[in-house]
Amino acid sequence: MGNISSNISAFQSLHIVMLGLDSAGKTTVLYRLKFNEFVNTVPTIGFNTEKIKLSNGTAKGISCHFWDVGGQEKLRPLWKSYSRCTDGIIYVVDSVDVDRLEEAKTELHKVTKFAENQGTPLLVIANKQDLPKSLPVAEIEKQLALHELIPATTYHVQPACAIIGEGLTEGMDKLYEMILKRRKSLKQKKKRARSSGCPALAGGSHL
Ligand SMILES: Nc1nc2c(ncn2[C@@H]2O[C@H](COP(=O)(O)OP(=O)(O)OP(=O)(O)O)[C@@H](O)[C@H]2O)c(=O)[nH]1
Ligand SMILES: [Mg+2]
Repeated sequence: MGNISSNISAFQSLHIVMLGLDSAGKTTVLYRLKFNEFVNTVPTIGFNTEKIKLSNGTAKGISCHFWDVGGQEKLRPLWKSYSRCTDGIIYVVDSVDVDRLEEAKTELHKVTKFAENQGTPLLVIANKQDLPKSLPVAEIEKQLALHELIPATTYHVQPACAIIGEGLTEGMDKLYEMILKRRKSLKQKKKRARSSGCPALAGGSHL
């Protein structure tokens, strides 16, 4: 973790997109992070965006620009453009909505396969853990077939309750950690490409 805090100054603002089926709890997560309190939501038509300075955990002080995109079926075609070239993807899942886990899986796998998203760190928030019958993290991981995601995708599954904010600090810390690791490895790749005299491999990253 020492490495992480020493890297904080290297980041001005992280670009993070929040996706997931309608009613999974994305907007509740967003406003919980922003105001540190529960905000009653309405279904998102389009998107919400907020700049938030994280106030807890090892990522404390890091500025994030969040894009929370509506999850209704008619809005999902927008996900591709909102998730292009982001530093991280948060995918929120309703842990009691067992009937729609297959749909959640299909949509998630689509997102991670977009060329621009390959390798983007993924935080899956297994939300609504306060509710009886919520599925445990291991089950969510299995049902979403996370092990079948393309190998470049690093992910973490975080149990959470967005209503009271439980699990969100831990989740954001993990996401930040994954983002730092990815930046570091991309930098090393670029360096290696440059020293091997292959400029085509050295360029082209947004990092
Ligand atoms: N019990 C419980 N309810 C939650 C939790 N998080 C969100 N909700 C509720 O779930 C409902 C949907 O939450 P939203 O945040 O609006 O969901 P969304 O993912 O933004 O939905 P769209 O905007 O339609 O994509 C609301 O009634 C929330 O209060 C949670 O952790 N536990
Ligand atoms: Mg919403």
